[in-house]
Amino acid sequence: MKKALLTGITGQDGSFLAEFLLEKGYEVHGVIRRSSSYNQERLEEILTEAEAGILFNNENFHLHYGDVTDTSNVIRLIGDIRPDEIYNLAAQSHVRVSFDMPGYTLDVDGKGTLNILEAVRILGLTEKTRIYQASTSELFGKVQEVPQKETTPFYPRSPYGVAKIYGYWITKNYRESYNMFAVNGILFNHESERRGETFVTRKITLAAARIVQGKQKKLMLGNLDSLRDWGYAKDYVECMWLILQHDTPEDFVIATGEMHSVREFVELSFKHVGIEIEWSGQGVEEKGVNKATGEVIVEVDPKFFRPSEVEQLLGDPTKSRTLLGWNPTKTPFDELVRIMVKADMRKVEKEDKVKKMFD
Ligand code: NAP
Ligand code: F7E
Repeated sequence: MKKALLTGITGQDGSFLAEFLLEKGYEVHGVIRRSSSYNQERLEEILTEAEAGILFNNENFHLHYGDVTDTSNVIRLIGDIRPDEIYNLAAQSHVRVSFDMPGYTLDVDGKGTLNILEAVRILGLTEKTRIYQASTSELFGKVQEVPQKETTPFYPRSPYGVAKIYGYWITKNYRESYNMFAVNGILFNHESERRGETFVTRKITLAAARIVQGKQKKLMLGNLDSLRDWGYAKDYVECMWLILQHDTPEDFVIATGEMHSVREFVELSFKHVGIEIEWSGQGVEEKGVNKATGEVIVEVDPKFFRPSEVEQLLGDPTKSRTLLGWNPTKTPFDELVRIMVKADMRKVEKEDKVKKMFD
């Protein structure tokens, strides 16, 4: 039985990857942070009600308190578990927030990655343990070619992108210096019903569900022109695993090869709840109007603009398709939006039922 250690197991990708690896027969170990509020919601498919909320351990699934910035904790965990595979998914992953917390973002996303590589090296596990580093399309930032592939030069545009550049290069450096199987998955945006609620896709699908159910009046957004290559997170975690099963340690771009604007994401989400949006005005004055009622339901608020923006990202998944046999278009864009809207419609309905129970 193979052992995997996942940092970031309570996040969107970590929770899907844990389920995927358990199904493959792995013994899964996850690092969770101590928190004053409950942080295991995304693990509810794995944990039963009785097990949730405690540091659960059974034969195949183990949770450990930890933090990637705590060097001694990282060394102890890796030394105790001696994993065959490490997936380093832990990060301060919000680009806008990284402008407010650049130092913290560097500590977690940059130094945190080094801590894991160093622990494996110091513990003499370089032959045994394969390491996956969660790199990102934000490395391409102000894009130097379209579409972006493994050889495209980087130009990050945020403290998050710059911190992740360190993670990318230190992973490559340890591979070249110490002959480690340490690799980067350069993943483009991937979303799901488990996406954090302040990322733009989830913010939109939740708002569409709340607006159609009369629980929210308006959706306030930043840059509507922004273009992204959006895929489904559940498909992307399979690729993380495939990258670590490859014969040779190599970096891979993971993307759909399709690009859509934030505006299109809004239109499609509202279409799935039966609302047609008409746009009027330009720039900060642009508004999304409910065609049937004439109500303004989408507006621009400059507070959601970033000090420097990544205007467009489009990935070329040729290498992952040909070498890993991965299917980049398993879940098409329209289906992704449908899945997210459907889940949020249910979530909002349920919130109402819970509220009524306490009224
Ligand atoms: P996410 O939902 O924000 O999850 C981040 C995870 O990291 C959470 O489990 C979080 O724990 C944990 N974490 C944060 N700081 C930590 C620390 N100091 N020590 C240990 N754990 C820590 O992110 P995601 O969307 O699943 O993304 C997973 C990884 O892929 C991240 O590294 C992200 O930067 C990268 N990535 C994401 C995308 C994307 O589109 N989703 C694309 C490219 C790369 P808490 O639950 O306690 O906060
Ligand atoms: O923004 C624009 C915003 O925050 C997408 C992370 O997972 O993917 C993610 O980073 C775009 C940007 O994701 C709002 O300006 C407009 O252009 O959903 P996002 P992101 O910044 O692309 C990469 C690959 C990662 O690695 C990151 O970890 O949408 N936008 N209006 C908005 N964005 C937000 N959040 N909120 C708005 O109201």
